Amino acid sequence: MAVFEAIRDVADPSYIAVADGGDFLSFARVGLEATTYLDAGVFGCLGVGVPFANAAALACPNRQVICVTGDGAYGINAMEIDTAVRHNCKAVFIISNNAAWNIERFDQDNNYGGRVVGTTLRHSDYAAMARALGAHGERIENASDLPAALQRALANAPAVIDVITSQDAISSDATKGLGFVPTYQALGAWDDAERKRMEDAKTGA
Ligand SMILES: Cc1ncc(C[n+]2csc(CCOP(=O)(O)OP(=O)(O)O)c2C)c(N)n1
Ligand SMILES: [Mg+2]
Repeated sequence: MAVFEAIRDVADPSYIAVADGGDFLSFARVGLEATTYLDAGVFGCLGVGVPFANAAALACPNRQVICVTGDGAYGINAMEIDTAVRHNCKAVFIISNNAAWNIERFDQDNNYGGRVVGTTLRHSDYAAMARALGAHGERIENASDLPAALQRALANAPAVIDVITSQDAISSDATKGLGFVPTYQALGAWDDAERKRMEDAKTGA
């Protein structure tokens, strides 16, 4: 929540917010105060954060753009920081670096008998990666350092703020259970109809 407080205190109220990730997106939905907001949409398609923010920065060069993203989601399109630098997209990317696909870890722990697989990431140094690509990059480990870091990032965008966060903060989406495909659902009926259509086309029926 310290991230959202820093944004509220530092960003211009007209800023454009972009959110991506699992738990962090869930927290962002309640923590961000923004009049323009983009996120992963109803299907929660991770990876949109960096490209959406780049596009927003180019479309609205006179507004601040701040993307808040989980580390897993960030990794999907992290290379687009290179795009941000090449096209001078003045966006700030704030990463919740909890070294996990955390909402999945919580789901597996609770709903699959504590068998947790494939949810571990590293506390990779995304700030160093951003600097290597030519962007401004800072790692933050103390919440009190966030407001000043955000000021520097906005002044030096494109910029990445790599914030070390806890895996123990449980979001409302985590407790709700993740999406699953029920046994009786429309896709099965569509699939059957499509198979029949193709079969009919082959036999000329
Ligand atoms: C493209 C895509 N792949 C997988 C998922 C499933 N998924 C939803 S949330 C999540 C974990 C996200 O991890 P992170 O971005 O680090 O956020 P955290 O939960 O750690 O805050 C995953 C894998 C998805 N929604 N979209
Ligand atoms: Mg994460």
